[in-house]
Amino acid sequence: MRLRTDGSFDLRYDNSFALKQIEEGHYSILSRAPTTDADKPGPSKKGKTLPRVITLGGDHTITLPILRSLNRAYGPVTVIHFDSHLDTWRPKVFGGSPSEVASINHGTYFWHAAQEGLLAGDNSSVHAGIRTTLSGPSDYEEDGYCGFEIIEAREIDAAGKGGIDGIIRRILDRVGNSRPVYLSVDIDTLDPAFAPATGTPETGGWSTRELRAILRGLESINLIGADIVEVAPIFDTNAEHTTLAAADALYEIMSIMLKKGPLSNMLTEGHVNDSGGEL
Ligand SMILES: [Mn+2]
Repeated sequence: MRLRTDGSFDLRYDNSFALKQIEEGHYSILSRAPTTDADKPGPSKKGKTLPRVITLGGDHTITLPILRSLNRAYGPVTVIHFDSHLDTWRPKVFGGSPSEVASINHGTYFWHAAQEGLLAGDNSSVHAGIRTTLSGPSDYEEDGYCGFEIIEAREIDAAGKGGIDGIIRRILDRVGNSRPVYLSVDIDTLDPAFAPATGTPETGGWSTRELRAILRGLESINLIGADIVEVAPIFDTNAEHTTLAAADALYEIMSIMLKKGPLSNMLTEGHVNDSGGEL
């Protein structure tokens, strides 16, 4: 929306343009020098140490332009995705795909990301907290083609699987400690009792205590960026449960990034990126 000096405004809405704006905005921040170790080699395609960008939303579709931006800087990345939903649905299955623009939405963006080659091709990505309704068993098969392993919310209670520690171990085993990893957190991964203000709530989710403990357990991973999305403050309780949960998840993510230190450390820990690129 553009506000003119005479107070009138002009409303323009174009999803394709908006997606490109988000990608360019993210890439512009990613192109800035980080405060620490800007002069040291890092894991990006051009061998530079880049800042970590954390994005807050809003509709989960924004993860697609963010992954496009990261792909320009790092190449394909491994993703840890906390959500109650898969978000790897084919456009025909989710949303009906009435047009090319409408085929990109908050349930299909990972399918597009996989099609565009933005996700690491070594089957290293993982969903955590899944408990979605399905259009059929093929949803899980499609998800596997996109490169994800699925950790369901209820698995935290499965006998012999080790509770919170068991979930952490499965995520660590899947993504490893040497790859560049992007973290995307849909607030609906939490139970609606803890985060009611979101577009597509699903019962049977994790508590804020469980999510925070799991995030804290991921400190050995090389996180190159993150988002927390689908927070809808207008629907929140008077006590702002959802906003509070998102803010504290953000605190945990920033803490593990700080503890890990600048991304230049990845090179001394064995990660090498020898492909050519823009940054
Ligand atoms: Mn979701």
